[in-house]
Amino acid sequence: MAIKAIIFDLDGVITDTAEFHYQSWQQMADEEGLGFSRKKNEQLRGVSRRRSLEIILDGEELPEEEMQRLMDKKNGYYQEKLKQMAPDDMLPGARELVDETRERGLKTAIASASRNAKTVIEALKIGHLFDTISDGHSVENPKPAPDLFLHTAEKLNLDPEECAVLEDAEAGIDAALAAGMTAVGIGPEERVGHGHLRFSSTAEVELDRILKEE
Ligand code: B16
Ligand code: MG
Repeated sequence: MAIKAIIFDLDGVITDTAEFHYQSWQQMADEEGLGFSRKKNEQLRGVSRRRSLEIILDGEELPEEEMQRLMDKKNGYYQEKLKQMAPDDMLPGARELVDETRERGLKTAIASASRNAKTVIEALKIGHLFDTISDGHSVENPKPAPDLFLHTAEKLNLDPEECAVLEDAEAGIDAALAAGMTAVGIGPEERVGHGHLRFSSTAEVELDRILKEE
């Protein structure tokens, strides 16, 4: 089946909010006396807020109220940092790739695990470039479950096989494969090499190669 849409992940594909996420988790962890480091942060790429906290807690179980407090604290720091974001904070090549996708008559979508995706998209002023946007509020089961991508295909009125997903996270590639879509990794082999295709960065993506995958 021919590919008719490109579904873009947000953090790590369109823009790099990962550093803000890291700094916010680190600040929360330091204040709360929880062990955390840049190395551990690598495990949080593309993973939901709750799952991120579970990884930081490393098996330690906390009452729901306390989980919520820690997530809210981190999110407060993160939202404060997002206020600095501006349209030129897109990753190199991202704007050109979205434009090219649209010029070639393909549909475009964003499917992000983030509940702050709307704020990021507004700061970048790119909302009008996408036919539909799904975020951390759209479905219950986060990546690696296929739900977010399936929901996005449904909103585009397309079959999963007609969609290709660009993802920088291991969990995102797992989700795209589980959804039955063409999974395109952005990043190193050890992280996203299990997709159908891989490019080292957004700037390297060749649309022609993705469309040939059908
Ligand atoms: P929030 P993506 C993901 O965005 C981030 O990569 C991940 O680090 C973050 O924990 C997750 O969103 C949830 O974000 O706390 O803002 O809801 O890569 O799926 O665009
Ligand atoms: Mg990502």
